[in-house]
Amino acid sequence: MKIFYSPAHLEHEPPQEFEQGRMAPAVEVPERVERVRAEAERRKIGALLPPRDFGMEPVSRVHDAGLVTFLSEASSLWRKRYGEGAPPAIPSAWPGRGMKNRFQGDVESRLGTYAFDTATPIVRGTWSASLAAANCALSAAEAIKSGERAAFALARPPGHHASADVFGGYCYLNNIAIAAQWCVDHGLKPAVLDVDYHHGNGTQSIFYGRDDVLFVSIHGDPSFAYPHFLGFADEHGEGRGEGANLNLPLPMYSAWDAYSWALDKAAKKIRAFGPDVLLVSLGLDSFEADPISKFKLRAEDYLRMGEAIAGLKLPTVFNFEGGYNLDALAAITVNVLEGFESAA
Ligand code: Q9C
Ligand code: ZN
Repeated sequence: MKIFYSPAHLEHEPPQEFEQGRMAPAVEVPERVERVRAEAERRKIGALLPPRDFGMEPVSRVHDAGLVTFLSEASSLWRKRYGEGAPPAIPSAWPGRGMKNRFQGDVESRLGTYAFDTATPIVRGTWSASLAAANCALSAAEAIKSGERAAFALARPPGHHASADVFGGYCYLNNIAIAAQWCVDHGLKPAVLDVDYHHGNGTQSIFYGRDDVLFVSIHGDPSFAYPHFLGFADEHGEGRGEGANLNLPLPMYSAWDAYSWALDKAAKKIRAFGPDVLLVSLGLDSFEADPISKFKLRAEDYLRMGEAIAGLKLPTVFNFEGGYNLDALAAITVNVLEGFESAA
């Protein structure tokens, strides 16, 4: 399958994030994509191609103009305020209940307006990397539209936690939602399957009131897992979108038996929706030795995951999301792709 890759991600390298009450080394690092790239080449998954530049139009079909403008200028505003050598931009105050969110103001107030956590720092290269990642997802969707059976957007930062007007969870622009909207705008009916360990709150909220995009997610139950405030089993969609959202939260320490049961449920829902393209938010943080997650999938399970996805018999976009065990990440990512190809 075609693999879309841009070196722009290398410039998005926040050294740290604020979590568990302290500054901690970042886990969403450039090496993630570089390792997967090397393994995909070694196991001959497909040719590496640069993304096409789709411009801002497909981004603005999904994202609020205020968020987009802020992301594009946040790093320079931050450095103007705190100096060229300042650490990455991280919010320190939010418009809590009873306060006024004016959606404007200085860089501190706009950070609080548009970010929902402290895990998602903005550095000089964040904006161009985010745009390149969106262009990789769009290029993969375009490859499908041109008749490819599958394509892989190998990019970072990830996207599934970013909503129309809020960024967080290492995500700035929602790459898979931008690709799904592009599919709709080009006459295709997309289903999104999110297998990242964390619920894809951004993707869910973008399509929650709509019946033209299905969202199905398998993830750690938000009663213990990030993002904590969305992803519960009773979220089915609203209005026209009622029934076009399915959350399959799983308990702590879930292994392949529970996971494959959920995959089966997901597949039934997707089949019933009758999509003509499948977009997979491919997070690999369900792995047993992932440093920030609590599932117990083993390396060989990812071959089965790829086979199960191929069983849907749909043109498929794989969009890289989370997964933080640097020693296993490349092998398990390529296992999904290889499992898919062997069964396709
Ligand atoms: N102790 C993605 O996988 N911090 N984002 C969680 C857990 C944020 C994950 C802290 C995790 C974001 C794309
Ligand atoms: Zn994740």
